Amino acid sequence: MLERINYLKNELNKYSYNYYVLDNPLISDFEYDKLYKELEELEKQNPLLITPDSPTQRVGGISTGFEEVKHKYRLYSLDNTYNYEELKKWYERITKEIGKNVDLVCELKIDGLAIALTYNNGLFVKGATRGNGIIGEEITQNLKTIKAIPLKLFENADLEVRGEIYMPKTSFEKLNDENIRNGEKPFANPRNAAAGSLRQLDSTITAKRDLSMFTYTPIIENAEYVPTTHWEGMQYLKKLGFKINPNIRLVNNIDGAIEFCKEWENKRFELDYATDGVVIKVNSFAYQNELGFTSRAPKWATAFKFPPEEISTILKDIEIGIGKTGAVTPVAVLEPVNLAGSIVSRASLHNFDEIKRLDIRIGDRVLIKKAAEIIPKVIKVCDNQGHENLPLYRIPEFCPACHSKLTTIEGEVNLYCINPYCQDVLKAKLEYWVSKEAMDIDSVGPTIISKLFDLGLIKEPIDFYKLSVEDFLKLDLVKEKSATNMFNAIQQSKKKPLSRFITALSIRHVGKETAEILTNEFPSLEKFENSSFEDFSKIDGIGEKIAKNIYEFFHDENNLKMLDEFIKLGFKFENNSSERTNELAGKTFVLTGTLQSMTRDEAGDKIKMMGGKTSSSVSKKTSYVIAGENPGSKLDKAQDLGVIILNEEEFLNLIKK
Ligand code: 1X8
Repeated sequence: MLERINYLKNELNKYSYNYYVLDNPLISDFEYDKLYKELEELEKQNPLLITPDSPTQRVGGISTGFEEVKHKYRLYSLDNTYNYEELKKWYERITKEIGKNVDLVCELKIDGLAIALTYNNGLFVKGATRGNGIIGEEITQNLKTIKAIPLKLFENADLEVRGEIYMPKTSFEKLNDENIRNGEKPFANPRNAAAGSLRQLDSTITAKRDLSMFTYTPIIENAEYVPTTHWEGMQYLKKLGFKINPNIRLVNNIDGAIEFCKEWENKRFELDYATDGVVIKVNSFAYQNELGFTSRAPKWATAFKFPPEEISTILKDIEIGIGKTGAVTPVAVLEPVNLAGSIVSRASLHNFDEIKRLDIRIGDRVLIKKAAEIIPKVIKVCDNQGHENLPLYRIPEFCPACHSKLTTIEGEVNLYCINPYCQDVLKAKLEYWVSKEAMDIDSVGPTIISKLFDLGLIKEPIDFYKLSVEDFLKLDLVKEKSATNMFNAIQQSKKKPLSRFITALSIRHVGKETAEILTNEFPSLEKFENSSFEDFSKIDGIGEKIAKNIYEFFHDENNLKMLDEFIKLGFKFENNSSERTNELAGKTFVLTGTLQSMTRDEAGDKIKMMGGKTSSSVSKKTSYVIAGENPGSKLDKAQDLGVIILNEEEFLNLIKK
């Protein structure tokens, strides 16, 4: 019995590997299904013999939510380059730092969703979304349904890999056809379809979607073989059973990389998956370590972005949108066109000055452009006959919602509606409060907000927390269950981290990232309230304009009353991670050279977990430079500026305290 089960598992895994990873089917679906059913039946009779790598474990089930997980290794972004000049400059910087020419690996940049997978002893144990690169969401169950992800490797290695989940273009079109037939909304592009499929609480739905994965980053912790270059690492991943993109090339200088980019700029449209550029990496791991990271991206890699796609269409109208800060912005309403794989019917027009400068008029044929993931923009008017006969666009003088006079604010390009009671501004603030970026209360959407607002039940965010279940039941079509859900979701949000709360306040120019920088330095509301303009402006990454806005916000009597009320309503501001401390708050570290006990990255994470910050360059604001073996020019600079220099032992002592 056990023998037969093992035989079936091995056979099925072999067929599935050949089909999904090697793209080389060995048997028919019918034969596969027959073996699969036999295994399923045997396992049903002997549930104790089910192992996590059995193909039957790919079906999943229903979960109640995704847990946040801290990544063991941070998932960095990539710096972008947009032309060959920039690529050459990037390579010059690297060769200057290393002292000689270095080999590069070129790979296609897949337009999907980055994820991290953990394998212990050759078994897939955990998978998570990228999230913000530091914290992601655990989606192991859903990832297990993707056949290109091996449940068990060909060797018993401990490792982490990164890769990109994508949906083939043909599967995306099929799925959309089906959605349209069923009266459901189609996905805008394959990336959104992949994201939507991956974020399913019911993983049996994920299992039905055709998702795949290209693996591109090997982090080997413990294995029979230790690669010393990225190229070797990729070959090893292939050997372990991962699917890697076949379009990968080792070149020995930047000209070779440029050739690869030129080749794929056009050939990429022949592929059945979306790509948006080429990733170029320094091959040698030793050189990668030497080059290190900036605060957001490796210095040893860059993403060459393919030129954005452009298309022309007719500008049918210019609508006016009102944002959470009262900013009034023009939005182009377009004759729908297909741009880079998605239908576009609205586009950004930046601001009114831009409309005037480009002399854009309603009825014009305009050129629109889309860089990946960014809202398309109108770039210019095409040379079209009849332009001169169209009426000039008139910049609005009054708010379309409340009809109060629009004003300009010094130093800002936008026009603003400064009426504090303007319905559209209030609604935009409320919508932002629940948004993914802010408090992330996803059961309460714009329609509900609009209804609650119109019934006079909410005017400002604090009102959310005064609503009862009965209040929600006053809305038509809302039943007991969803009313309770919304009520609970709002109550739960009182425990969100302070950075989300600060983001949600809609302070001008204080978005998610700024809020995170701020709460690192000022981990409580009292700290915000007791800090001076200088305290804010001396933080790296906080300019004078932002510092002024924050200072003014936290020293406005009405705002202070409101913050007090939030606390009285039970706001707690739990930190994302219980491990986070603040011993190193206010300290900026620069790391140089190789450490023995950890990588620079891990040291950086440790510093951040203790409330400190890291920077890639030494300045007067640097508190400490940590110098490992073979430190670079940063050590000289630290000596010049008189910055405190710590060796590894001293650093370890500091973080032990
Ligand atoms: C992102 C991506 C990388 C690769 C391919 N596609 C991506 N979207 C690759 O390395 N081949 S690397 C990467 C990142 O480091 N953020």
